[in-house]
Amino acid sequence: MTDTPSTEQLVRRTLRGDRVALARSISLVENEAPGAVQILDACFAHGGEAFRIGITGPPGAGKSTLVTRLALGFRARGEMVAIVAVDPTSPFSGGALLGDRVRMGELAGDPGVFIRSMATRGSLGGLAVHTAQVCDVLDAAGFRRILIETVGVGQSELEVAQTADSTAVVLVPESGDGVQAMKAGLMEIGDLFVINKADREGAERGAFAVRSALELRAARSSWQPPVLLTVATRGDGVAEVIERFEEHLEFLRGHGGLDRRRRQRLEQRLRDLLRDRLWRDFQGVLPADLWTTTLEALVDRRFTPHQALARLLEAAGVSPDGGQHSQ
Ligand SMILES: Nc1nc2c(ncn2[C@@H]2O[C@H](COP(=O)(O)OP(=O)(O)O)[C@@H](O)[C@H]2O)c(=O)[nH]1
Ligand SMILES: [Mg+2]
Repeated sequence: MTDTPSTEQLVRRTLRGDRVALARSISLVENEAPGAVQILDACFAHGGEAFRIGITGPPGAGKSTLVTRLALGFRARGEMVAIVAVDPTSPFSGGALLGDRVRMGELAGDPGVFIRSMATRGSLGGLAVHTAQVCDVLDAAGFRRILIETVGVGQSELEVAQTADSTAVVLVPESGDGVQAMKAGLMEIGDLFVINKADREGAERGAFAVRSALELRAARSSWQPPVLLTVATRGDGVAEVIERFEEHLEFLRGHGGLDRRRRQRLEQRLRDLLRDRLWRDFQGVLPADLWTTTLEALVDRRFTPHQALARLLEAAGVSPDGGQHSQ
């Protein structure tokens, strides 16, 4: 039993950057295990320094390859780098980044790099919350650049991307053709756009199409997202991506945008936590089966949604008149 550290010891080691402790803390947080809240509280108090960088885009665009290159680039600048992969199709953890094993090996042996694949099970909002929490732990452990890889396809992935301070959308040359039809969300969240696989035909044309589409995007600030070309497999253009990220960080700091983004993020997290908690408490006080029978009545159209709500609230002892929709 003596080799199982107390949560306090675990926290202390995690904050020192001890890798074994760090991995264990992250697992506890991901599993919402006992001790997770204590770990998160301690980490939150010691964090806030890390620059969280989102790398998102369609599957196969080269995100993992680019992330690997970016990590090497940040290491060369002396930064501690963490990689959080939320992409279930190409987990980093197995070390099986196709065609790039040597380079990944280089990263894996580096004490200034920590790589973690997120478990993608669980609820929709849960993934974003867990990603943000894992980033908090890495932040507190001293990683100043945290690269978060997500597939930019679904709503939950876009939510994950929104846990970053700055986000690059990674596309390929052919993406330019469909850029008008592209999911609005993907075009909206990019602070940087990367046309990867620029060794293929049509990269310039693709970049032009993306630039044109961006001109139509409502300007939210004076930051004009750059559109960059890379060949991630060779590392071409990667230095400029890093420079632009750093530039964007400076921009966010200078214009108060960083505080605003972080405030929004924290507000969202607080709301998620509260909603989660209230929901659980509410379920706890509902008489058994009432949820199911009410739902059935609703499906059979014996109740309207508001009548169903009133029945649930009444059973839980909450005044139904307190809501906004009281008639
Ligand atoms: N030709 C070319 N292939 C690339 C480039 N970047 C990545 N790839 C390849 O594209 C495939 C998908 O890369 P990966 O990084 O796993 O993409 P992800 O799904 O977006 O993470 C792999 O076979 C990479 O070697 C590039 O710049 N040019
Ligand atoms: Mg990937």
